[in-house]
Amino acid sequence: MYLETVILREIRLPLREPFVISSGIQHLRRILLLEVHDGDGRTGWSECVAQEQPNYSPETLDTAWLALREWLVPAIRGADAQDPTDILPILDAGVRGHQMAKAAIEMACWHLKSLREDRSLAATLGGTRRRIPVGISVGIQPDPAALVDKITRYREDGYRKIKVKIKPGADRAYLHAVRDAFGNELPLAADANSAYTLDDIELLKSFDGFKLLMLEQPLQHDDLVRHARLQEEIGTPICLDESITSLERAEDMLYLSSARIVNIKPGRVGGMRASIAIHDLCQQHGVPVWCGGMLESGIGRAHNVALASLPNFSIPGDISPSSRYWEEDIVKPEWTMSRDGCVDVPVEPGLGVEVDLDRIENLTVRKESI
Ligand code: OSB
Ligand code: MG
Repeated sequence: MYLETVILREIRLPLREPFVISSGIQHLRRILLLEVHDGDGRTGWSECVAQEQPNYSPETLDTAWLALREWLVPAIRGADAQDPTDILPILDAGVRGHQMAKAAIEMACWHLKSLREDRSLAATLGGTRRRIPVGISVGIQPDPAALVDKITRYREDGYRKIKVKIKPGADRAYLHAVRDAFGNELPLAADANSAYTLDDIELLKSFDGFKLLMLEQPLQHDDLVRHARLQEEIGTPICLDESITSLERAEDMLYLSSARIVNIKPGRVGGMRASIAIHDLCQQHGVPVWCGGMLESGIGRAHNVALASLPNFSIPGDISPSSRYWEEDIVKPEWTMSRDGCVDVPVEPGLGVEVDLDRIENLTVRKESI
């Protein structure tokens, strides 16, 4: 895959409402966009999901920028990648970690490939489904009543799954209020973003009474062994997010029985090759997967929607429509959700949405061409 130019840029998009999780709060999304030009007039786009602060992953937007400029783009330059599937092994050979930065190059190359083959990104990845059921990830609210109010609205919007962020001190009372208001039929999950330890085991056991679809990443961000111990003790299926950073970690998870569900975010695992491999592995083991989100703009969302069209993404993904996050997105048309809580997988070649370059230029605060 010949790449003539790689352009890194940072844009800043204010979130419509602050997003609070156990490990931090975000008001504004600083976003690293990648643009790759193939010399034949085609442009591949991707979005690096690394955030401003290292409170979800050790990576940040600034470390990703450094890694891309200093090591990753140069590594691609010196190698002979024939296909996007060749890219992650090349990058992994010389650079440890930095999976979000690696994913950004890899995913832009998948976009290029789909354009070259005149197919949708979803078809290029092997996707089969035409509509993806959507869930919403709800940040920690000031009190349980505020959470119930939010969820009332989200149910009217059509969301198929409600995921509530929790942390010690903002867990039982919140989940109790939600079950009280909406009953046990509401498809409800909780995401702790690593806020608990095994010392909290009695509390975590008590969550079984809430009949959650899953408890996402209760323990440390890179842990598998303690999650396996916890999964033995609780009835609620554990879903791992932060801990699954590669295909090998997913294999370890299955070997150790650390969880029963996997949240796949392509950025976290080094891109689409690893995401597809994890999807396939989980499918062989009867483990359902779903596509997580990182408050992406419309470009990252296009990649997530395409990935989520693979058959074993059988649980609604955190793929909310553009208006959930932004006053105005950077793609046209913006991402929307149907009344019955689904997003359509585009069938047009490439991302299926147009990148709004004028708007992106206006939002750009930093740009570097390599
Ligand atoms: O843990 O899934 C998470 C956002 C930022 C960092 C971590 C997570 C999240 C979300 C947001 O839950 C999901 C979305 O993009 O709507
Ligand atoms: Mg999560």
